[in-house]
Amino acid sequence: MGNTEYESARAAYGQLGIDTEAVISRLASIPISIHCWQGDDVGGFERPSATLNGGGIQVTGNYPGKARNIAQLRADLEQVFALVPGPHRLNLHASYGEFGERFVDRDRIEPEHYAGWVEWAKRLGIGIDFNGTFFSHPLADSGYTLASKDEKVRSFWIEHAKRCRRISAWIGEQLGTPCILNTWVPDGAKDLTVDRIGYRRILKESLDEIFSVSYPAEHMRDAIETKLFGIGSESFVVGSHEFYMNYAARNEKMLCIDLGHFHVEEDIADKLSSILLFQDEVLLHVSRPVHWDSDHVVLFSDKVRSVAEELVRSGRLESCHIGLDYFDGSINRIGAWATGARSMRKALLFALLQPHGQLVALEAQGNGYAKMGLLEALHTMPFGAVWNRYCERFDAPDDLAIIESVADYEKNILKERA
Ligand code: RNT
Ligand code: ZN
Repeated sequence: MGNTEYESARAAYGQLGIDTEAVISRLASIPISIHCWQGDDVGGFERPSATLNGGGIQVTGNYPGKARNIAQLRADLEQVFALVPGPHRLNLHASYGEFGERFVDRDRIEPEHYAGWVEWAKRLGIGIDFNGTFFSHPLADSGYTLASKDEKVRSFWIEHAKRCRRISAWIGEQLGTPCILNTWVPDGAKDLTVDRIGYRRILKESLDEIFSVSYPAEHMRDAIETKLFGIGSESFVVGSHEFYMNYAARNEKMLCIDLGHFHVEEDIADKLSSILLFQDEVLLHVSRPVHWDSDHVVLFSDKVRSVAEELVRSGRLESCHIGLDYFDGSINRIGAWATGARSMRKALLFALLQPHGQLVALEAQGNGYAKMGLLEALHTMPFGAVWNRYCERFDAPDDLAIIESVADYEKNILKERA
């Protein structure tokens, strides 16, 4: 990119009192946790050619080149990291452990199964976040896990959750950065449920038991993910938004807000200030909802921008954890992966390049028109030139060059996997 393009953008933002260099440096200090599961359609590596099965989430598409083993997934992740201007973390699901030849069930997982990921992360200088895997398993087929009325099923998943916490603490200690453990369970029902309070009581009791052990916050922190409905849980989701909001507030747990887990018309960005007034941190699962919890690739869309703006405007950007959660198997997975992560970064950059103090002052003065005018003017500012400069800082391609990089990787690496 021409230097003059950036210099004139810098001057234009400078006139609004925005220092683009400071903004670029700030963005360069915010990590985004990149999910491992876009690379293989949420299959995991517990068995050869494992596939996502149940749990109210679905991946569509059969584009060639999906990662079939951990080595391929790591190679793909490294490619994504190169295409996304960082810094990165890895968001790992329990089902992506290195289990060797022998099948290791979810209630038997140990830190050693994740030692390879920790070594890899050390080599790349990144942190790891973790997730229990409460789906794609025969003991989740009834639709209930931690809220199951079957004691055998319930205790199996409690054991899984406890082990995930221990593993997370170990990972965080190894890497010297807290591992954020997200717990999401698919529990719910497709149709009429009469004992809603019964299932919710069981989930509450399971969580109490799981969280009865405490770990140092510098090693691991717990997040719990709310949801409205899923495929097969259209009428009842045990871990609803209200359930977890109350549970998190009472028990000092972090909420995980997934952009795809609400009605499409709901304003997710608006929720953040209410949560952040009562909680120190929040975990985001950034996704792009299309009609239902569709887990579409994140784009530089209004909703994503609004969420980024709330993180910045609340003054809490640095204490929030940004994770990604989308999976699309219908297009080149590397391109999808990188585009989603870049779009989240782009939204943060857009949010940081705003004269926040001036906007707040205009609003307080009751000058609604000037506030609106200024916000509107930001849309045609030379934002792209600052984004390109940010990409350059990480040696990442710009928005056009990435298309070719993705095509090259497909031709040279992914095609071989057919
Ligand atoms: C499902 C949740 C959950 C999963 C991942 C794979 O609705 O969003 O976060 O998408 O754990
Ligand atoms: Zn999610």
